[in-house]
Amino acid sequence: MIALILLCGVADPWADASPAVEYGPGAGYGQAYYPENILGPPDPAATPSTPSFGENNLLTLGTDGWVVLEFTDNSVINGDGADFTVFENVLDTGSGYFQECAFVEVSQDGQYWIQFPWNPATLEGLAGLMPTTGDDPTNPAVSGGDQFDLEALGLDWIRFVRLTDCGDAVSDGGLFDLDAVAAVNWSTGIEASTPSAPILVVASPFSDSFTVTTEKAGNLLCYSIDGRVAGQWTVSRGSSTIDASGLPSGILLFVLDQSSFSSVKLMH
Ligand SMILES: [Ca+2]
Ligand SMILES: [Ca+2]
Ligand SMILES: [Ca+2]
Repeated sequence: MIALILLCGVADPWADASPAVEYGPGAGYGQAYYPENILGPPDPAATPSTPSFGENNLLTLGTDGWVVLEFTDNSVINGDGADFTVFENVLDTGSGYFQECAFVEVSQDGQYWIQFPWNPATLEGLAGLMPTTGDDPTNPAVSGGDQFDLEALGLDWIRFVRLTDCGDAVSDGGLFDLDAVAAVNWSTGIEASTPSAPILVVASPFSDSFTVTTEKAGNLLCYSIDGRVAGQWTVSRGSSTIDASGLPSGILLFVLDQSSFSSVKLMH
């Protein structure tokens, strides 16, 4: 049985997917839990004196390593002040912060990137400077972490964040360990950028596979009801058979992330 329901408003402020990663020397920590350990909210148990630890919460990029995070159900928009926050497991030692830094770049399309400027003297503009408090991750006044304002780059919105371990370019404590990226100012980007994009709600288990018919190539995303990405497929123009055998049971949400999609058919 397949039910098709137009849906709106299902979105969260967290990064939703990680479409690309390249590890550098020293990486390894957290890879078994990637990408879930860098999606969703930051570790709620983190405090400045007891930062997040555990491979299920953190991903070490390694020297000069990098990772791309994608917001698929929301866009980060340029609102008042800071627009998103990067959380690393910075430690407050009592006499200062143990910092492991990353360069921060943003993109609207995942292809063209703009880097936030940073200050070699103060390290301002890098991620990995301030501890996570454990308080509301979407409120920069209390969350800790490092805030970034799209105003500084003249951008109205972005969908991608790329974090690159600073390597030898910055004198810091070591290797950057990413916990999470949270939007502060955001909108449900799917609605904003693809007002006619079909969104399908499917009650599963429905089939071990199904067929999607589209008019253009792009990406099909499947979300569980809690907003996590449960599956992601590249679909080509025409009919694509999707293997659904690994999807969780329950209500699933299928989204086509390209505004160019104009028709979708799910068939047994
Ligand atoms: Ca999100
Ligand atoms: Ca802003
Ligand atoms: Ca995390």
